[in-house]
Amino acid sequence: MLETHYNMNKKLLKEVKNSFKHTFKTKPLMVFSPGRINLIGEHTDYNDGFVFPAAINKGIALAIQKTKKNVSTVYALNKEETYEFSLQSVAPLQNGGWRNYILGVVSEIQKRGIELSNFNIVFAGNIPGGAGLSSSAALENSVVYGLNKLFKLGISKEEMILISQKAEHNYAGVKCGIMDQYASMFGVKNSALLLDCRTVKSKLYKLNFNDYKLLLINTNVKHDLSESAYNDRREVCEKVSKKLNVKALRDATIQDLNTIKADITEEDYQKALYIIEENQRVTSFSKAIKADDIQELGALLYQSHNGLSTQFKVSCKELDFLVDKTKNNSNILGARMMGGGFGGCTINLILKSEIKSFKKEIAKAFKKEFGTNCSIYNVKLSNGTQKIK
Ligand code: GAF
Repeated sequence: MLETHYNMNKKLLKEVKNSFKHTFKTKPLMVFSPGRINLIGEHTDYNDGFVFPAAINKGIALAIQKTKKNVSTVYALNKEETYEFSLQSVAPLQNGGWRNYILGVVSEIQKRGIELSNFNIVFAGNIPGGAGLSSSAALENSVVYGLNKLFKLGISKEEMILISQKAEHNYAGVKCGIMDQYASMFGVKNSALLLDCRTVKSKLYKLNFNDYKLLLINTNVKHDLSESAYNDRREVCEKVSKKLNVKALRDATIQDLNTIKADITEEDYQKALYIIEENQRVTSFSKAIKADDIQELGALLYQSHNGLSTQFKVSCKELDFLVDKTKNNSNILGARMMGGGFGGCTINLILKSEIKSFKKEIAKAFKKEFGTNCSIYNVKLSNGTQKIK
């Protein structure tokens, strides 16, 4: 029998707790921190724009407790790797992988003048790596949340997500926006969050697509250039904003952009245009949800993908293939790549009754085209980072 997602998380939490008790011989405090999907609004977060994410029922389970030892120890259960470090000499590691997310959070807390004592952690996750479902934000949030509870630091959730974001900037080297950390921290069951990334405030939308459902298809590829290309895109956006004399591209209209068209390259023009248009699409998407206009939601997803692929240039052949394949299937209203790009998942709006046959069809077509397997997930929209009793 297939396990339900709820049981999957319960099982994961239990494994992490047992591993902690076995390794450190004490009872831990338990935290679950979810990954996220994003309905629409890609790469708009670091342009002070709008995004529409939701937390999902896959994430990181973390067990944490104080220790009297003079080092802190972290055990990554999935990888069976242990890392010991001194709180007195926290610094980013070359090719540190998961270690840098932990160290980054610790360092950002310390930078705020807060003194930490040593602790032990065991963590594990069920978010597929490289799927663009924000396993890193889930890990960062679980660590900052766990440390805050354990040492009663009094850090607000709003501050915690900034700590997580800075950990990503300074320790993982990705100059990300705030979307992933926000969605993972503030997610609400069955709902998506229309987030204004300038004010960092969101409106809750209970989602119901009637006969339709969201389906994720993972290309299972993550192309190497993704991190440097991400930072490059951010630089382009900042360069164009500067030229336009605005704080961020969120403040510019297409008319504004056209006034400097002759002074910037066509590539930069298209990228900035994508951001301005994508911001508008997020607003249109929220209106279409309110109006129960499911056809329009689908159309906006396709437009978003087209912009990400041809203007912002963060797609790849595997993602484009998956989206193209849905276009001649009338049971799918829309699809697009999701997250930073260069691999990971597409998000699809599909007629519930047709999911089974579509899964078979797309899996076969993908295998034929690339010789590798794609993975298909149903996700449920869930609550954000929380302590588990
Ligand atoms: C990644 C980043 F971490 C987010 O901040 C966001 O920019 C996203 O890519 C693209 O929308 O997930």
